[in-house]
Amino acid sequence: MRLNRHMTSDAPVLYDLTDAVATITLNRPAALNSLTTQARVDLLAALRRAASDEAARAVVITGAGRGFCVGQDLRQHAEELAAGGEGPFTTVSEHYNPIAREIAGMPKPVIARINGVAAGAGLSMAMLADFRIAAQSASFTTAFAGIGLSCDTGASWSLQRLVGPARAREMLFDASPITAERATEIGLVNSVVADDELDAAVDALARRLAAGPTLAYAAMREVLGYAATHTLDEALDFEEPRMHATGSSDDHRRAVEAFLAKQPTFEGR
Ligand code: T3D
Repeated sequence: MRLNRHMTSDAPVLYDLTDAVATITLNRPAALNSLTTQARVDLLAALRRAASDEAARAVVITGAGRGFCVGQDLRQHAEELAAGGEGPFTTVSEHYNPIAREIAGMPKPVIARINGVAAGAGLSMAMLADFRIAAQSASFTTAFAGIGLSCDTGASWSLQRLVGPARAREMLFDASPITAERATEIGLVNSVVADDELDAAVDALARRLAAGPTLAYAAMREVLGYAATHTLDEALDFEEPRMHATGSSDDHRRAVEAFLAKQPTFEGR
């Protein structure tokens, strides 16, 4: 099982590359993988490593233990608030925004493997992935309202795009957790699987994506992100050079040849 390989280290964030899949594991299970300053720094570094690692053609973000990620570590946060100073007020600009941009701008597919509760910035990060595969026992809460905060890590952008404006308001204003089943019903996650089937489901998807047209996936991420905030006319202009670029790739040429030979294959270039 993929996760066991990571559990030997007590670093707050683990990075594993196996079979072209980079797995980033948040590793503070006793606190449901809440994010301390060190964890946020290490997470950003791991995301940057995955982005620039040419051997990595798909990225999985997950959590160790029974949680996915519950956002800001509130113990450390409370200490910083009590100490006064700028600490808590630079977290968004120094940590969460760069983390959100790194996930959103990842030039390869990203899967959130949601093994347990996802809350606050943890949920926000998952919402920026291309795919969210949840274990049946996972639950979801924006959490921000519960501690008197608005929202961060792109939740204002992603949540309403996934579940629609009415449900986004419901989920932000009311931080009551929802089940994995409900999350699928409203489009927050792609699929829910039995807890003991999560590894197999995520591995199968990650391997399939890692064997796919990496350059085309990167361009798909770009055009979808762009089109979300532009007109059809602008989207058409934005698509054109990316079709040209992917159409000039070895992957495309070989895939067409392989299609005609009835044997598709991609190498990511
Ligand atoms: O400055 C800034 O920019 C702030 C930025 C903030 C970004 C954010 O992410 S804000 C949102 C922060 N997160 C939360 O508010 C979530 C708080 N947690 C919860 O509401 C609940 O724990 C859950 C609903 C997520 C799960 O509930 P449950 O019953 O499954 O677990 P639990 O018993 O509450 O928690 C288990 C342990 O994890 C517990 O520790 P203990 O008592 O066993 O030693 C709990 O304290 C710890 N834990 C849970 N969430 C956090 C946490 N520890 C630190 N920080 C947490 N966020």
